[in-house]
Amino acid sequence: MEVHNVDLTISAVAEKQYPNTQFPEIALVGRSNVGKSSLTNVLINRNKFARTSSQPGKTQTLNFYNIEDKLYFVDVPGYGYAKASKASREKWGRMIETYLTKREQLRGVITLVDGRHAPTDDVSMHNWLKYYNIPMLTVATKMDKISGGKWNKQESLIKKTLQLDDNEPLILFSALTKTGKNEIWRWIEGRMKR
Ligand SMILES: Nc1nc2c(ncn2[C@@H]2O[C@H](COP(=O)(O)OP(=O)(O)OP(=O)(O)O)[C@@H](O)[C@H]2O)c(=O)[nH]1
Ligand SMILES: [Mg+2]
Repeated sequence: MEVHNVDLTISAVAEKQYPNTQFPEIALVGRSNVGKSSLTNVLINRNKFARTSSQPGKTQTLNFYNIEDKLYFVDVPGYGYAKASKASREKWGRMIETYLTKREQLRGVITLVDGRHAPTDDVSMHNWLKYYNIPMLTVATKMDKISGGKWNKQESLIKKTLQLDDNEPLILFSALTKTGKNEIWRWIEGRMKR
């Protein structure tokens, strides 16, 4: 999709704040600092629209980005942030679980993993989404930090660790070079038609 108009409709912490529209929604989930907000910016052709940070834990709310009055991207706060208190982790868990399991407009989830490492906490998130039958696209990001010759090996490692079947898509991505961007958009557009 050619994106010109984007607007942050709401940073929600509770269900009653979710936008009252029927646009399809695509959520971005993954560990803190993995690059969810950066991916959002690439998809909407903006450098700094969604706030990013080298400090993990930047995004703390469910941020609903209205894309051309056709679709929402929902930037979800990252998990696995070591410094977060137990109470805030529990609050996070409830907020995400409510959104991901109850939201009818949700058409799919993009799960981001760091392309440089074998996934860790990501495995349980992946299994959880699978259990709830939520359509999922896995995106391995920060691929610019890996030399081209190692991409295949990393791809296999990620597939193996997450136990991805052949029909479960994995896209290699970099917010720096924007490689993978069009493929990700194709998946999103496919989900919007359903
Ligand atoms: N080299 C490189 N750096 C990236 C890439 N994607 C994100 N980063 C950097 O990684 C850091 C975290 O990115 P964010 O997009 O803020 O991560 P996030 O997942 O939104 O983090 P939280 O909001 O804390 O959950 C920032 O310093 C980004 O510039 C990428 O593809 N390549
Ligand atoms: Mg973020």
